[in-house]
Amino acid sequence: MYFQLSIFVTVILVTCHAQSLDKCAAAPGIPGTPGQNGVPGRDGRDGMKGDTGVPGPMGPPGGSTGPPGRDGLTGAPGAPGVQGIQGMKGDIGLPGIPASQDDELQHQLVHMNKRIKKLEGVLFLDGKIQHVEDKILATNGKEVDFKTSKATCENVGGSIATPMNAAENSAILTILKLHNRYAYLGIIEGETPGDFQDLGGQHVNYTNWRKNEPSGKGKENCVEMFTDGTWNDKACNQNRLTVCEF
Ligand SMILES: *[C@@H]1O[C@H](CO)[C@@H](O)[C@H](O)[C@H]1NC(C)=O
Ligand SMILES: [Ca+2]
Repeated sequence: MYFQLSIFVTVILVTCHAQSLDKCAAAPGIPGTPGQNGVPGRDGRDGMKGDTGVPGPMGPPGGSTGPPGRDGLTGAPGAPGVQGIQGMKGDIGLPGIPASQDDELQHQLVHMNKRIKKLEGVLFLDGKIQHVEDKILATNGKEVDFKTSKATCENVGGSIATPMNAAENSAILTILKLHNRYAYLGIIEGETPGDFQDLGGQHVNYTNWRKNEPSGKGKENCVEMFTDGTWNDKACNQNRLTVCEF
């Protein structure tokens, strides 16, 4: 409709320019007939999605039950139960073989003793040990006071050498000669001056005093061995070779 009207107006204006102005203003136009309705426009774009509606009412009773839900999470462990009563004593097992009849064990013991004898031989050869009957005697070559000597021997599972007879005295003497040093013995003076005891407090029955010893009259409470094997009572604070017995 607009298109048709604008052609009409343009025709008038073109006509006016072609003639004089006063003639043009005097000629009113004839209104045209209304145009026909145009064809309907195209569909607009889709609108936005609407909100979810309110839930519907519950269905009528008598509906079937749905499938079972999934298992829940595992719960925390429960408290420990009460201790049960002690079971009955089992039967006595079969008797074992006495060690003396166990050939395998006897064989191992014999083998072990041989090995130990060999090791003793090696140490003896090198002057590391002296042995007399069941005793093994050894030194670390260090000269310290009586207290330290005693502690040194005890710390390695032995005790400061204490001769109980001439053979043991001689074994200790061998060590003193090898080192050319005197050594304290495991013998000290008891409460009564002149009463010499071993470290267990027992009066010693074997002694090997040098002539005119002991001379301390209670003032020399330790005992040293000279390099001729004789003994002398002596103050405990001198440095003497540590000799231990095992
Ligand atoms: C010395 O002999 C006495 C008497 O026989 C004994 O009681 C004591 O134990 C002996 N001392 C040592 C160190 O064996
Ligand atoms: Ca003395």
